Amino acid sequence: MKTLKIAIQKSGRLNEKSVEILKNCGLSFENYKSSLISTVTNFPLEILFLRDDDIPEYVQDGIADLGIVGENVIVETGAQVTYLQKLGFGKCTLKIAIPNESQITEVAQLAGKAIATSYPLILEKYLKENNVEAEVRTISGSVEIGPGLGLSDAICDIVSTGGTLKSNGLKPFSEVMKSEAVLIGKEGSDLLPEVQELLQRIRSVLRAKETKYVVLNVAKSNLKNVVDLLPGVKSPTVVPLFDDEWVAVHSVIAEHDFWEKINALKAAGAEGIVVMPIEKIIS
Ligand code: PRT
Ligand code: ZN
Repeated sequence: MKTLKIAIQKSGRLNEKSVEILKNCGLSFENYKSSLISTVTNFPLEILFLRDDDIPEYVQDGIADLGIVGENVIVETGAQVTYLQKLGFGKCTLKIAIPNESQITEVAQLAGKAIATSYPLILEKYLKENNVEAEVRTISGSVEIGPGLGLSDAICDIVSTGGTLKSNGLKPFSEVMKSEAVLIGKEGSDLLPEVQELLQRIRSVLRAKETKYVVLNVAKSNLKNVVDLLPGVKSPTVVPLFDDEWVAVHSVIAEHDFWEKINALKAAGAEGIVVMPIEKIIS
C-alpha cells in the first residue's frame, strides 16, 4: 500500500480547520507545532506542514499527493492541480477597495491608477478582462495601508468580515474572486484507492456537518403532518412509545433552514424535540 502525503498549512488561518477535518476522518496523528511532518498511525498517510504558498506547487510536482489550501493561493501560484473537494472553511473574497472619500464608481475609472496587492497575477487578469490598464504594485503584506501612505489609489486584498478595510478608511469596491479551502490533487492522474478512501471520508464528514439528528415525540394523530416535514436519510424512523397514543420520530434535518424546520415541526404537533450533532454520514 502506498503511503500518501498530504500538505496542509503549518500555522495560520487554515491550520486548525485542516487538522480538524483530518482528525474527524478518524486519522490519528500527533500535531506538534514544531514538526514539519507527522505520520498517521492508522492510515497510510504522512502530513506535511508547510507555508500555504508552497502547497499548490508541492502537489503539482507530486511531492505531496494531496493538499489543503485556499483557492486564492492556487490561482495566484498558477499551479496545475485538480480540485477534489471544496471544504467549506477559510471562506473569503478577494476585493478591490478604495478610500472612503474616493469618487470612483466604475471599474473603468481605475485606469491609470495604482493598485497595491499581494495577488498581482489574479489582479492583472481581472483588469485585463475588464479592459483596464492600471499599475499593479506588488507588496507582500499590510496592503491595506497602501492608500494611507500614498503608495496606491486602491488595494486588492482578501476580505472576510470587512473590519480591516473599515479600520483603514477603505470601502469595498468590486469583487475579484471568491475563495475557500479546497482539497487538491495532482492533475491528470487517476485517483489512487487510498485517495478515494480519504475523499469518501472527507465527504461523509462534510455531509454530517450540514445536517443535525433530531428526535421528537408526536401524538399519532399528528404523525403524518410531522413526517411530511422530515426527509430522513431515506425516510424518518418511527418508534413506539409506552403511551400507545404517542410515537418518537428520529430523522435528520438540514442546517441551512434549521429554525424554520423546527418551528414548522412544533406547529405540526412535535414535542420534546432533541437535536444532536452528527459525526459522519456514510452513503
Ligand atoms: O504563513 P503562511 O504563508 O502559511 O500564511 P499566510 O499568512 O499567507 O496566510 P493566512 O494564514 O493569513 O491565510 C491563509 C488563507 O486563509 C488565505 O490564503 C485565504 O484563503 C484564507 N483567508 C480567509 C484569509 C482571510 N479569511 C482573511 N481575512 N486570509 C487572509 N485574511 C486577512 C486579509 O489579508 C486581511 O488582512 O485578514 C484581513 C481581512 O480580514 P477582515 O475580517 O478584517 O475582512
Ligand atoms: Zn502565505
